Amino acid sequence: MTDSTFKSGYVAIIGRPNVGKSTLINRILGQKLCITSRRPQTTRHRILGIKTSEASQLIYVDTPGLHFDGKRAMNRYMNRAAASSIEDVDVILFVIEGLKWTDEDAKVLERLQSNARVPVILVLNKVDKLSNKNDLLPHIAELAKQYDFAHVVPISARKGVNVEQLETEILKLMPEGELIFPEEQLTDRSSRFLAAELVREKLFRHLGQELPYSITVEIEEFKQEKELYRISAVIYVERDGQKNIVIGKKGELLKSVGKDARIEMEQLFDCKVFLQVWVKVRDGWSDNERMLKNLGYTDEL
Ligand SMILES: Nc1nc2c(ncn2[C@@H]2O[C@H](COP(=O)(O)OP(=O)(O)OP(=O)(O)O)[C@@H](O)[C@H]2O)c(=O)[nH]1
Ligand SMILES: [Mg+2]
Repeated sequence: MTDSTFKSGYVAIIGRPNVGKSTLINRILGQKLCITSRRPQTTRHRILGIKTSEASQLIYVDTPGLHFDGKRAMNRYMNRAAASSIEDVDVILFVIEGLKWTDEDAKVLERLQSNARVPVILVLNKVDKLSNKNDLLPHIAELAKQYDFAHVVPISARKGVNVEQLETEILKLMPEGELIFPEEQLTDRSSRFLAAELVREKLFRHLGQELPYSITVEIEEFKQEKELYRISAVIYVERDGQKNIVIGKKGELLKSVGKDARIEMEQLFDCKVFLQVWVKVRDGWSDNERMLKNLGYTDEL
């Protein structure tokens, strides 16, 4: 491991919401670490995914999608978490979606143009959705005029297409270095944090369009007892009506959320889990800096 050719460093994954950043990190790690969903703005916190091999340790930084219209304190928090990840990394992956190019993509590119000091790889994700892959070439040529990308790599994070090639290109750009984290470590986040995220993901999945934007999850109890994790989670919404939606008819929705979250927690922690889930109303939390801090939305950098 002390071989002088060992490489290590940080890789930030940035892009507008919903392009597949978290899906990509999970694919690279070969493990579900970050939550994903069809809805934009799923990721709210910066989270590290660490991949260690014989020859390298690459630390991937998943970030909230950069977006430019939200005014609430939580939006500001999310943008700060994303923007600060551009600094202090060795490589940046700028993820976009296939042939789509939106105003938000252009704004992310502007940020890179003014702030990025390290190589940027342009990643065109979701190519599995393209009917004609030949359309990619003119699109790539157009984008390459706007920025001197180190590489342009079309991939499908969901299907795993071309992701190994992407990793090879990343590795070439990495500096030599020692292990930064212990080799078995997967993330910088606690099991408690990951448990809350899994409950939030299941809410995103089960609620679809009915999902209140202002929903968050806090773990009240996280206890290890012999062969079992005893976890108690509270879902915070901002109004009574939202509480009823989350609970669902006869409590069915909340039950499904709890069951799905528990199954994935058991996989992630490799241990039996006893999970209880409650719903509480806490008015105005998403636009209140103090409440945000209490709920774990603190700047980590
Ligand atoms: N067809 C297809 N869908 C994908 C691919 N990668 C991601 N998706 C889907 O795109 C949606 C968004 O994925 P996420 O990984 O949550 O996107 P994100 O960029 O992390 O989004 P935010 O956290 O909101 O910024 C999910 O429904 C994914 O399943 C892909 O390669 N192909
Ligand atoms: Mg995400």
